Amino acid sequence: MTNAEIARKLKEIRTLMEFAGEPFYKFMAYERAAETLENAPPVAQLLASDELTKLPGIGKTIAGRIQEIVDTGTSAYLEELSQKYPPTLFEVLGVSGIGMKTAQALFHQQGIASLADLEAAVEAGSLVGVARLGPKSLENVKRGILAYKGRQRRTPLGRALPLAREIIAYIQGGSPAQSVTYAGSLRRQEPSVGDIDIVCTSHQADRVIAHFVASERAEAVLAEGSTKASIWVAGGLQIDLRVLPEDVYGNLLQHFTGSREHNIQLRELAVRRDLRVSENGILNLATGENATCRTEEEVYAALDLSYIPPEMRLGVGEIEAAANGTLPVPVALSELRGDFHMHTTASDGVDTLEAMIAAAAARGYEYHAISDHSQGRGSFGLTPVRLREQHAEIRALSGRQGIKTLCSSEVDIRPDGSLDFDESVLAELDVVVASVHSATRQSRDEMTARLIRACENPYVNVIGHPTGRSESFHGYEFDFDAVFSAAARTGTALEIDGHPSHLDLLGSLARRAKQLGCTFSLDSDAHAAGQLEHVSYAVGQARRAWIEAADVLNARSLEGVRAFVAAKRRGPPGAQN
Ligand code: DGT
Ligand code: CA
Ligand code: CA
Repeated sequence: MTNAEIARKLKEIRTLMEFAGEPFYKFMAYERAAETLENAPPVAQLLASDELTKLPGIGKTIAGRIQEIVDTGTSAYLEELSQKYPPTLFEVLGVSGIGMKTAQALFHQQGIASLADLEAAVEAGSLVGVARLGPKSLENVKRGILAYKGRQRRTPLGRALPLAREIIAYIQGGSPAQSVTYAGSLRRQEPSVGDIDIVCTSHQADRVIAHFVASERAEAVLAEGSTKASIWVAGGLQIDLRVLPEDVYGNLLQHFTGSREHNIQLRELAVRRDLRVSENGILNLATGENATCRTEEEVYAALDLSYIPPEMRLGVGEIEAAANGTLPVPVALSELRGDFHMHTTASDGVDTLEAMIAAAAARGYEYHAISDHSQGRGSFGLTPVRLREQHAEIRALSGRQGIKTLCSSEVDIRPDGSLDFDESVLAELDVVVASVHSATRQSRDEMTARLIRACENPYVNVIGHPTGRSESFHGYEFDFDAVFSAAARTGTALEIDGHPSHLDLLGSLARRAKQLGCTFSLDSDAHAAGQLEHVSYAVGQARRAWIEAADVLNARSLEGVRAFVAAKRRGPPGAQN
């Protein structure tokens, strides 16, 4: 068990003790002990060296409970409290607008012990008067319930990011804000976020906060303090804002970017050097001196670590790598020289070939591929005849705007793993993306064999959106390791599709593919000129997976891409005999 997990149990005890009416000094002892543990060396180590009770705030009783939690996963005392007070009480206590006293009154007078109970009572109008709840505080409770449920539901990255940018522009436009940026899971490019965290520096926090909560976007103001505020926007998303002075900007941004796991590990490393890391600076516990950092680079440097990009802050080994200088430099958007996956009005895109070429050129790409759907997609798929007509148009336009347009296709992988075009048609293409769109619920064995057969096809260069995941579908069932290994062995790139409704491969799977030696193609899958920028989401997932430019096909020169394609068509040396 980690210190954080044990600390969480202690905090549960603390809350239930307060709920049970235990005296302040008793339950606060648990809170202090939990905080101490969060900043202490691993508990197992402390127990082994008999040093647990030497920590501040950890006496005999609490040390005993910690030992018990380590041994059994829980504590008899916590179990006893949980018998009286169900775990769903934490839902009620998590609703802003309901304090401890109110929760106690609701529980004892009306038997309200869960969010569902609370909602039902609000609906029934039976709360007025209970625990002195007036109409105004009842409104607060209603908003608190909304916010609580919003936190349970996550918002896709592709919806949260544009909203965060809009709010940041609004803050910058109308208040004395200095640096303003988004932090939290959004900055780490998590595929979905629980809420949006914005950090800001200013010497006039009150004015920034007043402007923030006055936003037209704010359906409700959930909290408004002197350095922080939270609003609730339509569609069920909370936005948290923190405002601090410029000199702690690095500390602030680092702290609120998380992840929690990363920060906990960072604090554990710091404690071993007698330092305490927080949003307010780096405190030297020996001298009492607090060092503030204007940049995140300074924060990491103060801990003798190389800079860790936000997308890699997951607590999965990045701190060790940064300490011993082996953290890879993840691929950056600016390193991409092209995009292999985009559609035009010839299939299901909304912009013409000319418009897509112009948009790709405007991004500064060296090349891009037009990959409209193949005939198997029905009415909007291209037949070989229409595909060849498109080639003629592409050849006439390619190079005119300083960008090379490649002939491609997003060819359907049929249920048996064969492709939707004959080899004679495929051989005319510069590069081939192959994707599964039909029979997506095949058995695991069938889908594995299907994808491996596609990788083994000498004309397939990129497997499009490899797992088929979307906001509404968990993706195809197949043996990831078997397919990723086949892709690596055959010289077939795996796509990281940046279309916000796809985001496929996700960072965790892409990391596995990278470990198995795969090459990647980071694409927009744009269906409109304005969607080419979606490639940035693909880059985000690639960075989460520690993927470097050398692993990315479209970070190579056009010659490099042609060599990749030619090598596969030629086959392994000796294969022709
Ligand atoms: P989310 O919102 O669920 O998608 O995930 P995050 O990571 O954005 O979490 P959030 O919004 O609760 O907090 C933002 C960051 O602030 C989090 O990644 C780390 C930091 N943070 C907030 N509260 C705590 C805390 O109690 N302990 C630690 N270590 N860090 C915290
Ligand atoms: Ca967040
Ligand atoms: Ca937050």
